[in-house]
Amino acid sequence: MLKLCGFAASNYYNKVKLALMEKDVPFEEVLVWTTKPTEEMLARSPLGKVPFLETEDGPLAESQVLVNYIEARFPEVPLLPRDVYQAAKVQELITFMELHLELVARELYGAAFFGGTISDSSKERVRKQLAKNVPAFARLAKFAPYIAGDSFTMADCAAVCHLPLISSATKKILGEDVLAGLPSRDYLKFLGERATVQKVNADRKASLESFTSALAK
Ligand SMILES: N[C@@H](CCC(=O)N[C@@H](CS)C(=O)NCC(=O)O)C(=O)O
Repeated sequence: MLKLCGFAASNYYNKVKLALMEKDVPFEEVLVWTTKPTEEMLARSPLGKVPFLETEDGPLAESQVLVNYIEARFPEVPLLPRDVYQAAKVQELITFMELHLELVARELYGAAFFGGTISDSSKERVRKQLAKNVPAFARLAKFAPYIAGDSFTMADCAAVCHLPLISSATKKILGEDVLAGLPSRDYLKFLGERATVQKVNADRKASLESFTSALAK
């Protein structure tokens, strides 16, 4: 059975978990913290990041690699359109969300969620990058009603895990939710009606407390 390794407070872990649940693929969750990566962990996830996946053939790291592997191996419930171009558009949207929004906003997370600090110059750099990247993302995101159009895709697995963090971190640290001009609140409410999303969110909340205390160690 596939083993999903990481912790449920991680948005990247939750993206993969949601994809597995939506596809009804059996899997086991293995709790792995990232605070002190062991040699054994680095052998499975070279940067000591989560999630990583243990398969019958060996380990895999990087969440989108995991999702694409799961999609190829379990095609019965598809999370990509059949049309090759439309499938690439979904991947494009995920890349925009992760590389140009989440990874940029991530610099704020320490100060926003874990009592860290951030310099004014870093804040300004993040603000400037997001001012450019959010409108670019808005050109691609459909919210109609799903993020990539009329059906649920792996881009929704990413969006439902990343967008709330981006909104909340930017609101706390930059004083404005950079996604406020997009219909992301209604979208998240709509996706929150899914049992899979409810389960991921409930597990995330439960995990957050242990995550914060693990960080303090
Ligand atoms: N690009 C990676 C990002 C994963 C990532 O940043 N995971 C965070 C938790 S949300 C992590 O492991 N952080 C610990 C670290 O960077 O040492 C992926 O898609 O899997």
